[in-house]
Amino acid sequence: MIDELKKEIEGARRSFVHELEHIQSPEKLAAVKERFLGRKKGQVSLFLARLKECPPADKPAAGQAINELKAFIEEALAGAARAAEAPAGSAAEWRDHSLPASELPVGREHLIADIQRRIEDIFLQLGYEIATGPEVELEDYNFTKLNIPEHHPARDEQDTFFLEGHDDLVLRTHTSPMQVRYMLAHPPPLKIISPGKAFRKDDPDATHSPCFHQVEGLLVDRGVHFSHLKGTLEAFCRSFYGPDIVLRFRPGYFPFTEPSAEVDISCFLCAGKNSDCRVCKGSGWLEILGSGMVHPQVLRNCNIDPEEYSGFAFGMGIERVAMVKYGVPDLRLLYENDLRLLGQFG
Ligand code: 2NL
Repeated sequence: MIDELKKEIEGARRSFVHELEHIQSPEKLAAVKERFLGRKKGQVSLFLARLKECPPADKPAAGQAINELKAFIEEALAGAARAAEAPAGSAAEWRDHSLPASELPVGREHLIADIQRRIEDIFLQLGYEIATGPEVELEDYNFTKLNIPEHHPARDEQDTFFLEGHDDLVLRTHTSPMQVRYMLAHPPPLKIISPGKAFRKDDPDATHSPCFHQVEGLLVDRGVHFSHLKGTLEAFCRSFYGPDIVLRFRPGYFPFTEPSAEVDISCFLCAGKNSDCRVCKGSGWLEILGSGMVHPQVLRNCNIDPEEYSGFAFGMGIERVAMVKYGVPDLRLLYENDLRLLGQFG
């Protein structure tokens, strides 16, 4: 009640300041004075009348807030009246430069950029480098070098954008081709993440978009094995989702990793204890990552000897992370630039 009233009082103060800034004549000034200080229907009187409804404990604070508003308005009006008496009656004289400035809305990073940066920060702390590159890619890097052969269904024109007149180019369908570029340019050991946009010819719905965002990671060195992958993803998930998170690895399939694993985390809201949980729908697990040991053929394609080196890789969709972590029900909401939605995430 008191919080609500205080909010309304602050709202009234702001609209008063706004109106006062736009006054251009003595008549307008009188009208504003009446609207805010009028004896019966003035805003201050209306607030005072509501004191009756206040619980006794809140009355002193409410009364004080209303009185402060009244004093603020009286002082500002007196200043405006003095300004009005200034010589040369141009509109500018009605500006009272002693008034507080109206507040400018402060923006923030988009939720997608914010999540991407937080993921990057965690991997930077683990010693990874960030590798970014082109969104228009060689078909060879996007598919062939990643062990996705010519007639693999993932290359289907149905789900890939080709570039007219350039049949060796595609909009990358994942950020992996940047990791191929990195391996071709740097001998191991290497430790990178590749964040950025990826494109698939999907019809938009609650969980699909023709442009989405990904973070992929890659580590190649001598003697790298599956437990390094597990430890790394566990460190990441505990840092990003919470210290008590447990991981579950399920067998999966990607052409570029062998073996491959889908990774679930224990539900960060209910930890599997609530059969009606709105986050995990009662299953206790959330599917959030794909991963595996880099396929020896992919290493060979990138001039790395799989007899000498091994590596792990993983990938996650940022929109999916946003939906899971912040309960965004439809990823299209993330692209509508509605500040009422985007302003909600701390
Ligand atoms: C997912 C799964 C994955 C990779 C991405 C990768 C990259 C190279 C070599 C081998 Cl260069 N693997 N990336 C590996 C496994 C899974 O992403 O669900 N992404 C949204």
